Amino acid sequence: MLFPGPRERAVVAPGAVHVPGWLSLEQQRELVSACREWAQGPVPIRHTVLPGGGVMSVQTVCLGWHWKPYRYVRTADDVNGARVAEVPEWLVELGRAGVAEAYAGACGEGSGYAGGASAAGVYAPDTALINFYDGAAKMGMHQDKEERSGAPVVSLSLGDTCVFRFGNTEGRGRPYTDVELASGDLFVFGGPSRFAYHGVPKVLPGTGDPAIGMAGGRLNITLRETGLT
Ligand code: MD3
Ligand code: FE
Repeated sequence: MLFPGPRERAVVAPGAVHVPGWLSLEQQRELVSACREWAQGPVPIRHTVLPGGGVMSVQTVCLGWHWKPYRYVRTADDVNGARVAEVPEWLVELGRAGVAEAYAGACGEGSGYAGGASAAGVYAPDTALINFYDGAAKMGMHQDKEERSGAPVVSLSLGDTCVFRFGNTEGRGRPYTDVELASGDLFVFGGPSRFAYHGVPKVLPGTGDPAIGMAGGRLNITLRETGLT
């Protein structure tokens, strides 16, 4: 087991800011309930099949743009052909609040990142990827490179705690830092951290609070700017 450590705000690398316990229980409940609806359709949540034939252990549903490995499309031709649901404005605003929270006073606090603004000036995520991890699901070390924007990625965690591995921009191996992400945690990845390798080597079953409406497993919502039109 990892040393539990203090659950305090931390700049894990330049531009990578972890804010534990950012979401209230009520916000977590609302997000879980929204994820449950998004999982039903218009494009149902499913295990993504990779071009090489591999099947991801996490289950994913997308809003705004559909991530069809390895590009963003409007219609989920690898699932049921439907156009994905829009990203609701309240979720865009939550993403904006997350960036503001993570980078508040960032210049003075050593985040190494000047701000979360896109070219247009304000963080405007146009896609959300929702990943569900059962107790055995993992995500291998990868980079997210399909976006044509350097804007930050905002991550929100719900349910069971996981071990999140934050690596470097050179490759899948060391050096990396393992961080526990628990329900309600905010993590923002911008600036030099935006193209770092990262993954989820394990979920810690039974660590979530059933009060948020999840019997088990972990949900992660990431908000991104695709830079596409
Ligand atoms: C750092 N998801 O969806 S969230 C993914 O917990 C993904 O489901 C993981 O990796 C999850 O692509 C990790 C944290 C995260 C997400 C995107 C990033 C970290 C990132 C993009 C760039 C750098
Ligand atoms: Fe990723």
